[in-house]
Amino acid sequence: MYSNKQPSSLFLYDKIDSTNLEAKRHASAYLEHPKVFIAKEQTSGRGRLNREWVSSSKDGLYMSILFNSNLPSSNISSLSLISGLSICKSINKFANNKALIKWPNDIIIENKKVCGILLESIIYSNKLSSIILGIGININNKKFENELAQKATSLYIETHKIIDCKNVVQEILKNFSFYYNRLLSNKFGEVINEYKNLCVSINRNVTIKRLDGDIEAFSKDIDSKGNLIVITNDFKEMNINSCEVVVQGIY
Ligand code: BT5
Repeated sequence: MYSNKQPSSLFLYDKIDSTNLEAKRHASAYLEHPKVFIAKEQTSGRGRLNREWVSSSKDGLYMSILFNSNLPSSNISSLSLISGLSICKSINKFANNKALIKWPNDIIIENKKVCGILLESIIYSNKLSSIILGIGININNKKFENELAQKATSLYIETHKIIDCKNVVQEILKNFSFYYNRLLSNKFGEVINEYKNLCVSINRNVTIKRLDGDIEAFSKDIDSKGNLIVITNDFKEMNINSCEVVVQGIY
């Protein structure tokens, strides 16, 4: 189970296909302590829906935390939100508090993406799963090419300071452990308020991307389970838990 009181094993790679894939290769129902995988470069970094995560530059942080959890699988949305919150707070320590969260857990600065999170789970039984928290952060990148030129940013671009990735990793491990333990002790209600204070997806015009077509809506709030509450243009209220949500004006 995840706790910063227990030792985590750290695995470092110069180059790997994907730290999330490597974490999956190490996953087991018998894992006792968290394992952390960090690569300087990924050849097959992935985001949600198998989208590419550009990871060829050694200026980024590519990291996955693997741990076993007995949270029910219905808590995956809460886990997704506490991941976003703990990583946003970690980034803010190095970004002059300019980082915000786009629901559920993209981290943005000045409307551009600085960090993406890929949360995956392997379910062994109702009560036990391995969680893989994959985190990609643009740290010392000086610029981005092609499609990313318009929508990505890095801590360096925002602060003009070279940042040591080790310090960012330490901050993430500390903050994630803190918020994960809040979740375990049923304090998610309090955490939600902190999350909302950093979230840019509330009170905005949004587009819900669904397989059966886009829905235009206005986002009203986040409920106690971490779902985004929206009012569609034909005045229906919907609680969104897993769809892609595009916020107007953000990359
Ligand atoms: C994500 O997916 O944002 C989750 C990314 C997770 C990456 C980490 S790195 C360590 C671990 N190992 C992995 O293989 N993955 C995890 P999604 O919401 O689907 O966003 C993907 C989209 O973000 C792409 O389609 C691009 O538009 C954009 N993107 C790709 N690379 C980027 C980058 N380096 N910086 C900013 N945006 C990027």
